[in-house]
Amino acid sequence: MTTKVYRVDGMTCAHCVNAVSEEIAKIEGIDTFDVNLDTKLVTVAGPDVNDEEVVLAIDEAGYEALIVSTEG
Ligand SMILES: [Cu+2]
Repeated sequence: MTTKVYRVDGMTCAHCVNAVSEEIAKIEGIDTFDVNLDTKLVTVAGPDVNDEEVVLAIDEAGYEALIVSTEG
């Protein structure tokens, strides 16, 4: 199980959170995720989290993601 945290600037409302969430939900290998509007942090966890896929998904939603930390 890997947990990764990304910083996503530019999310300002629930719409942004939904857009990011929808794209992340499409990625395989992620069991759970959280998109936090207050901290601008996106946390994803799963057996096989691919950085590139997560960054691309967030880019697809219209935002830039920077990896903050990786655990596991
Ligand atoms: Cu918004």
